[in-house]
Amino acid sequence: LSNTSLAGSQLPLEVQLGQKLMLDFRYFCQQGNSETCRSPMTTLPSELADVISKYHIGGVILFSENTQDIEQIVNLNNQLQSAAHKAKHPQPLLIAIDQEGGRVARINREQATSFTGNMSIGATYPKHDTHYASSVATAIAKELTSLGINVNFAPTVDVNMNAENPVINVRSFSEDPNVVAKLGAAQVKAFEQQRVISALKHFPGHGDTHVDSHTGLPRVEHNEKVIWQNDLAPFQAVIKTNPPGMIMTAHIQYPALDNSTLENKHGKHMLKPATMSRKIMHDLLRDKLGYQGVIITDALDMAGISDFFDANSAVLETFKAGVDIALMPITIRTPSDIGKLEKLLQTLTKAVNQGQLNEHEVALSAQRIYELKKRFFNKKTKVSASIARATLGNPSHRKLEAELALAAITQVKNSDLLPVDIKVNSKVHIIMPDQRKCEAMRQALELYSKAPLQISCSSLQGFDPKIAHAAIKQADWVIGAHASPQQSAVEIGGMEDVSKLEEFALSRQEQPSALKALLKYAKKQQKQTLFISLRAPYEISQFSPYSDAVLASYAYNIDVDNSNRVAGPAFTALAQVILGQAQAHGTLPVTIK
Ligand code: NAG
Repeated sequence: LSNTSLAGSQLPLEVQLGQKLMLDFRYFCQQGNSETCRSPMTTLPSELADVISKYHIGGVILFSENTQDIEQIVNLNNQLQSAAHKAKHPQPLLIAIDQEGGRVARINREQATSFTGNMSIGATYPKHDTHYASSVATAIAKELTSLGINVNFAPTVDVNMNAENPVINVRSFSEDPNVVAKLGAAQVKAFEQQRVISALKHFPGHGDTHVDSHTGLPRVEHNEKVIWQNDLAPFQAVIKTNPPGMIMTAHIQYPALDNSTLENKHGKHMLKPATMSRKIMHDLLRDKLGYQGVIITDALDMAGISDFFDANSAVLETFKAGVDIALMPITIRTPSDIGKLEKLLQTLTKAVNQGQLNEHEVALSAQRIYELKKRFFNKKTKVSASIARATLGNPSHRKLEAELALAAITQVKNSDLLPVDIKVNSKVHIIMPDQRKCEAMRQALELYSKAPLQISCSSLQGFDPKIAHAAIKQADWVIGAHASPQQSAVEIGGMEDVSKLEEFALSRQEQPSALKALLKYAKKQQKQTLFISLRAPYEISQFSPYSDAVLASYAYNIDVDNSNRVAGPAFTALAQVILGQAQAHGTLPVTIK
């Protein structure tokens, strides 16, 4: 920021309002229908560059569609910053992404190091204390900064208290709020030391929901005592020790925190979701918890909000509640969508002029955003592809990724199966959620086995029980894993693909029972069986009766190398433990009933 630029609160109102918006530009089509437009935006078209500079947009969030390769990401981010720089009152742009590690990572494994995720880090605690939380966040942050991405929507500090939680699951470190607080604080510190703004999410907590806020509006019925002891505890602790640059809200109703209602677009009065609650955002987060940083909404295109509010009133309500930035308030896909942005800004300006939105509060909010940028950004926002190339997925990051995957592997049960005693040409049958994971497990076993193995594999996607039975009959031992039927829009890249999710869920729904039947069959045939849990390990109790041994990896990352071989840190770590090349030292971060 140059010394001559105006401080946030002195900027004209329309600039302040523009700074309070963060847009996504996943797709862009020069013409045509915005609903059907599916051209990934990988370089900045002049129309969008103009949107950024003309309306003084404060930030942009990138999705996987915007991140094809290193050179392209670097160029795009440079274009985005130079568009922001051309504004009348230039402010550097917040460029954000979800690079949580694990299942939610928008830059794919071929480019960035993706790691095995928060629950795998939780499994290394207390043995490794905060080592992996910090070192992983440092590596992620180095990769992001080198690309010109300056905000990471991480860490998730939701305390996963609900085995049926469809959206948080392995994105949570642990069911223990103290552990979540400790690991979360270490990550905030590490991200921000590398000059990446960290966003704690999802305030006041998304850990005890069985509804996904992408598809509905969850309600948490905890009383205040439980809320303070569990949901809020990590936020409170991290705000105290390592206040993050940002906190992201949750689209969840919390009647014990706010039981007031507001009228929705269907003319019905409903409990305020946290995102729109002044009691939660202002009285609790600002006043009681003393948070002085920037509050950003969760994505406003999620069903938890968009089912009940039109875009303009959603933004107005969140600003009235005391939120600083509206994330993805409207979608711009074609030049004709730009009118939506103009309407939104008009609505907000009118609200200020008519006193619905407090002018002084808007100025203070713009000042907060201004100060955040000033604290984190130096004058130079341009990045170079050569530095990014040397940083992304570099050997030391890949090594860390492999170490974490191994340190997390948890042995939950072992009745004399592990490590497997390999004889020459031992026959193994693997059951995996899909063909790629079959191949990954096969390659990892071959890599670590001292003697040649005969491996066959059934993929649970479109599998034939007869063929699987025949293979099991032939085998000496059987390894089985399934895809979790719980999958959320956020894992597949956001609301865009919700329909894809439903399609997919059908086949996934059947996987646990199909696998159970196969393991039962294997036991009947007197085979030794190993069950591997690839996600939150709650499922283990269902499979344990049919398994001689049980391992948890909390992740199933797949890697594709240059010669098109698949492997991956989680499968590599599993193979080492199965074959006795390494020991499982992880501990379960959640209780299994
Ligand atoms: C939402 C995610 C949030 C992410 C944001 C932006 C949940 C509850 N919300 O879908 O974590 O940062 O999109 O992509 O998962």
